[in-house]
Amino acid sequence: RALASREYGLIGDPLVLATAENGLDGKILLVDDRPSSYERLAGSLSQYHQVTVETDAAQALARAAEEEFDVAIISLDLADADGLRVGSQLRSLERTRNIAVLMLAEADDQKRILRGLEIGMNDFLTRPVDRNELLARVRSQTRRKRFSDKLREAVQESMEMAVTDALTGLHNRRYLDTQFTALFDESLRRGKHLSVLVMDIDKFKPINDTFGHDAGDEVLREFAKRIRSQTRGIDIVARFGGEEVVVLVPDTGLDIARIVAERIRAHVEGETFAIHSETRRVPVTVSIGVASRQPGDTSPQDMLKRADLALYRAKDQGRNQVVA
Ligand code: GH3
Ligand code: MG
Ligand code: MG
Ligand code: MG
Repeated sequence: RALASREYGLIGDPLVLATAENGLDGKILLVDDRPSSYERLAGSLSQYHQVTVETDAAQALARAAEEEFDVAIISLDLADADGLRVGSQLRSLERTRNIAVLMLAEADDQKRILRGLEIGMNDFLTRPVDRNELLARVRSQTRRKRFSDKLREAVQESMEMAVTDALTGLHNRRYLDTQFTALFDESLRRGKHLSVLVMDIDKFKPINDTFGHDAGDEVLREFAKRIRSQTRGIDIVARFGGEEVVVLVPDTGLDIARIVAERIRAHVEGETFAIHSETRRVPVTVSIGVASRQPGDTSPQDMLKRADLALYRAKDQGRNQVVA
């Protein structure tokens, strides 16, 4: 540690922190077409980082879209391309927009450096590049990039949790409400079909009472899986309450919706459900009420009411059936 500190003349061993052991070794994309320049830079960087050199702008962009780089160092003096453009292209593509970009410029190129910072480049280095400064700036950008990646993941995860039912992994009721309103309005505006399936496991309470609440949970998870296996990606599948699931089927009228519902019903009945970690199996059936948007409907509630009534009739007529 002391050696490293003395060797690079930096306070507090910052470079020692930038080693593979603690995950701060960055993946660096160096876009530079002068061999004397990139050989020296890559040489310095490769002690702590994984460096890829690209001398061609188009190839660099393609590479950046394929691999997950932390930092791109882009020369503003490329012979065949405008380095600032390369930087802003990285910023504009979904796959590459989070890469930290360091501009590599002549010291007297202030105007373009300022322009670059203005359009979202993170930092810059001026030639001749000081080795310690290079490592310090790259390390700082790598750390910043990793931190913002973590932050973004955390935000993403909590956003997903807010619309997901924890037990089944299906969407939750809150999500259903917002999607139903949006889909209903859209189908009204464009005169498109929209159907809803309301389903409820038959005699679920006895399963809980006989085999325990955990077994009931296992059934609910498998129930959710089977419904999803019979629906499309654009269908919204949400846990409405205890053992009740609602499926929104966009662009679909009553006849097709009834077929979808029947397919789900048959798929639930078709094979017994494993419980107690697959040591036992129980038969499960489901009743399904189906409704489609009709002229005169003013809100999702109108559709839900009809689907609920249909479900009630399915239960009343003996369960394990679809009523539309
Ligand atoms: P029906 O055919 O009329 O629908 O009969 P049922 O027994 O399914 O109807 P009921 O609504 O009386 O029972 C639903 C049961 O679902 C009661 C409740 O304890 C159980 N339940 C609700 N949520 C959960 C859950 O998250 N896990 C488990 N294991 N059981 C749940
Ligand atoms: Mg019930
Ligand atoms: Mg039930
Ligand atoms: Mg119920």
